[in-house]
Amino acid sequence: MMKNKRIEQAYRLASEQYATWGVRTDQVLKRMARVPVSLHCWQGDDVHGFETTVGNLADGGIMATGNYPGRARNADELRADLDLVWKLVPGKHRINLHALYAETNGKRVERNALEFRHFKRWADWAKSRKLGVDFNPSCFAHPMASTGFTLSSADPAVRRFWVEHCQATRAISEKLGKAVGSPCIHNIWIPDGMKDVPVDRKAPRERLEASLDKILGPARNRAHVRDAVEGKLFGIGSESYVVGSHEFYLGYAVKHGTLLCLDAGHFHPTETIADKLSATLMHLDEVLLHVSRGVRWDSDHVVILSDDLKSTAEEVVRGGYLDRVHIGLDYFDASINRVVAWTVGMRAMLKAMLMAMLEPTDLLRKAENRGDFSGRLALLDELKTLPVGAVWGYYCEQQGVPGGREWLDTVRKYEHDVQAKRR
Ligand code: RNT
Ligand code: ZN
Repeated sequence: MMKNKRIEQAYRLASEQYATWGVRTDQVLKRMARVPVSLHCWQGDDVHGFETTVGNLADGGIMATGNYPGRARNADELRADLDLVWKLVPGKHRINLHALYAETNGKRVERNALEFRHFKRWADWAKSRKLGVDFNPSCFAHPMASTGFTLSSADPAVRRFWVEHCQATRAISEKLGKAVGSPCIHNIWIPDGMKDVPVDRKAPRERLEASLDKILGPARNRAHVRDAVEGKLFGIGSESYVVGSHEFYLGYAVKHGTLLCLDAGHFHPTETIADKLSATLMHLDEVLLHVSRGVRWDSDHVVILSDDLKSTAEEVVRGGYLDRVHIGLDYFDASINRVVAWTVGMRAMLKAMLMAMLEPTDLLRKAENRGDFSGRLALLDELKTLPVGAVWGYYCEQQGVPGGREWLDTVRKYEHDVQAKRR
């Protein structure tokens, strides 16, 4: 029996209403509970990480703006903040780490010398919370990346350093995946590109391919690690040319059987990743999503329940891709409470998935196949006011987390008691 009778009553009514559309809400909720979202650790500290010497993030073409107080300053604080998020979002999820978040006991360990033991505490923590772990090499915010080139650098020493770094993080990923009993997605993103119009677009891409082959060539156990590559259109300081563009990586992924990572902010502002799922999944086994929200540019705003997000979730569900699309979040807003930023994004992503799973897709598809576009339009718009909130509230209650805005009070108390004391 539910703690809150009204939530249960509202759910029963909602469930009856969905049933008239042919949707079984109880079945949807069972499936919902098995949809993991990979939460990016880097929202919690504005992509700082714990290295002793901190490089310049903007050199890598990304930037967290804002100076809201209470940023996590070490791994224990970051994990404590994350532990609060898990209490505010329904379901069992994953944590997405970056090499920057190594725990080296205050000792300087070069990025090409990182080992699993530097992430052992993360692995133990994830295991005790039944979380999957995903991982990323950090090819930015480092003196060796200050020219704006890493894996595609013309300098063999720079290239070698980053190849070694990615080889190290891939080996660590395999161990992380083994430790937590779920495949770890090792996603390579590099900032390489040029501010102004290049003359040679070809050579850096050839060098990138050669570097990737060295990193991804050796076979690894797919039960523990899966490789992904993430392209983009432009970044700060790489406005004119990005070596690892979408086409470059799409081709690479098809050729080598890796995952392709589609970041919502990495395309022209009028393009959406929703349309790219059914296209790329024709030729790829699996895709990784970096769900983000660009405002006018790749600004990495906190994910909210936008039309864009909803269509991405719809495509995942309509295509039957729940097992082939790995959902991860990727944004960083330093101007608001960081636990709020995480929680809003997670809840929005999950709400979008729930809405998509509650869609009577067969009915809509039938209308479309009949050529009944009037019916399709009308039904799609009617669906928008079905009582999804009642189903969401019930699902949250079932999962032991707050269904409504009361979660914000919990964060406010935590901010007062814990985050505000970090100076
Ligand atoms: C940058 C990419 C990349 C990073 C993280 C920190 O444009 O989106 O995924 O945001 O790896
Ligand atoms: Zn990304």
